[in-house]
Amino acid sequence: QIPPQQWGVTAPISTSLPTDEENQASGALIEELKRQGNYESAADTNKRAVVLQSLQAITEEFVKQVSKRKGLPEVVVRNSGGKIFTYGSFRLGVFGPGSDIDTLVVVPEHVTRDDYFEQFPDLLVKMAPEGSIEDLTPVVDAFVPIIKFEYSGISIDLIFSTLKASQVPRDLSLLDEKVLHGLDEKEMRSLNGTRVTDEILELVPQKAVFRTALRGVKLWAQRRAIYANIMGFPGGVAWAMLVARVCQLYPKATSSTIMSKFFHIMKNWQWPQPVTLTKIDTRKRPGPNVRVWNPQIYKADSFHLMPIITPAYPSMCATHNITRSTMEIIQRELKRGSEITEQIMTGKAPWKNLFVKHTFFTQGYKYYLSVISASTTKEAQNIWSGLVESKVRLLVIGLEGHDSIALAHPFNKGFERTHKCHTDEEVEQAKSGNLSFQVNGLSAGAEPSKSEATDGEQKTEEDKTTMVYTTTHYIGLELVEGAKSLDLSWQVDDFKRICTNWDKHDHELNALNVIHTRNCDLPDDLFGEGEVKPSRPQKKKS
Ligand code: 3AT
Ligand code: MN
Ligand code: MN
Repeated sequence: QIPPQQWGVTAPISTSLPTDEENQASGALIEELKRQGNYESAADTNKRAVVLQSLQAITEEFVKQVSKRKGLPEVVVRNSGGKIFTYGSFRLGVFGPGSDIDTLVVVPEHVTRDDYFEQFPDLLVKMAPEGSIEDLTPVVDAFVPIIKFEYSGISIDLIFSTLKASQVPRDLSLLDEKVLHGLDEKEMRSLNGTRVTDEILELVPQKAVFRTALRGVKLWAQRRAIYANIMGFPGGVAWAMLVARVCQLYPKATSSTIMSKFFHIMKNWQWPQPVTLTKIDTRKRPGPNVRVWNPQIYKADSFHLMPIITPAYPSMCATHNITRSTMEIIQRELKRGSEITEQIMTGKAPWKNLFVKHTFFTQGYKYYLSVISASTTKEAQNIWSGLVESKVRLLVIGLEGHDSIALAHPFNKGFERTHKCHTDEEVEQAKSGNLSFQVNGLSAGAEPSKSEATDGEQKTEEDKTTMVYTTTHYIGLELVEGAKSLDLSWQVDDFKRICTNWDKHDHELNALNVIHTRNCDLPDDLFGEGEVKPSRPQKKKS
């Protein structure tokens, strides 16, 4: 007897075909995802294809121009090629109406990163239809250098890598490990996104089933506020790998079954046993600052609480940011998800119950910490709030070590507010959480509000206005039983020191405050329609 094909590192748990009930539940899942606005229209998806064709043409022209300018022979110029790849939600096929297209430009070795930043933006504007390119922002010194822009209203994240090859043909595959030979760290990182997504897709038995289940899991994780790598939760790639692993264990199952098995398996997973989609290749070290995840060799790797390991060489941990608290929150949510999907699969509940919004502010905690970063210009705040956001996790870890704190739960997104102040006193108050001078509606997370107000100080004879831009991160505190003192000054000061030690920190421009906030004192703008803010406890009547 031939054993069933094995996907991944173990034999499957079940190779059963779906039952009628399971197929019906999958249909209902897709219906619910549609109702929730998870799919984009065919017309909009066609627009994406047109934009990608254009980016491919521009890439080829870019390579040609650089080759020509460098005096290469005509035949080399003609055959240099150049190719774009995608990664992220678009490549996985789980994008929605608001998704960007994460795109990678791959060019032959004689085209450099400097050429890319110097010439690609101009060529892009020249070759794209007039007026179709907006908000063009090259970020040269990022961890992964990137050019961001909107093309016909679609956000594009365009990264870049050269290969050690004189030609980049249209049929090049990045799955071949040979493409990494001789590359520096930045180039390797740029290729990594596409290599990981392509590998994930290769390693699942049924792509369509995987995609529907992943859409469901991502929507659930977003609604429950446990989606955000930077805040210590899994990000898109990590959630994709978890769903992919469950697909491997049930290679013939339908998406509704994958979703319910996802909760069941992940709820019971024996962490820190890693989740892997394929055998980890630990043969060699790819470069001085790049290494393959290996807790036997690297001490830091052995501290990862919920390791989820990327399949493409060099394998890395996608969840090194998870802390003791965020792990606890994730596990509570997995348990909730498993109970609800069990009801759904037995016809006792609808899918929409799974996607109910979190209750972080309405029924979350009695005590919160508000971490408020502030600046007096929008541009400075974009940078400063990013730095502070990337450190909030360290405050969480500090709080976890406090005797009175059982759990420190960071909300997964920051809240941006704009304030118009008339005196130095008002500026100080706005920076430390007073909302009396707030002028905007609230915007949470990804989309920074474009401010209509002018930045900086405008002084007329009798009027002085200073705009203050704040971003607030909320951390819910669960205290240990019988906790009395809640002096967090040591942890808070340590966190502030880490942030203000940043070399670009400017005392004039940037501020950072951490304040205690009772649930009944949370700002009104955190509560959506129909949500009730916790009320002040009533004094006992005698
Ligand atoms: P959307 O549908 O776009 O919301 P997504 O999964 O495509 O979901 P992103 O576009 O934010 O999410 O990210 C795509 C990939 O880009 C995920 C990760 O490999 C990489 N990435 C995103 N942000 C960063 C970052 N700050 N640093 C390094 N890599 C990042
Ligand atoms: Mn994306
Ligand atoms: Mn992106």
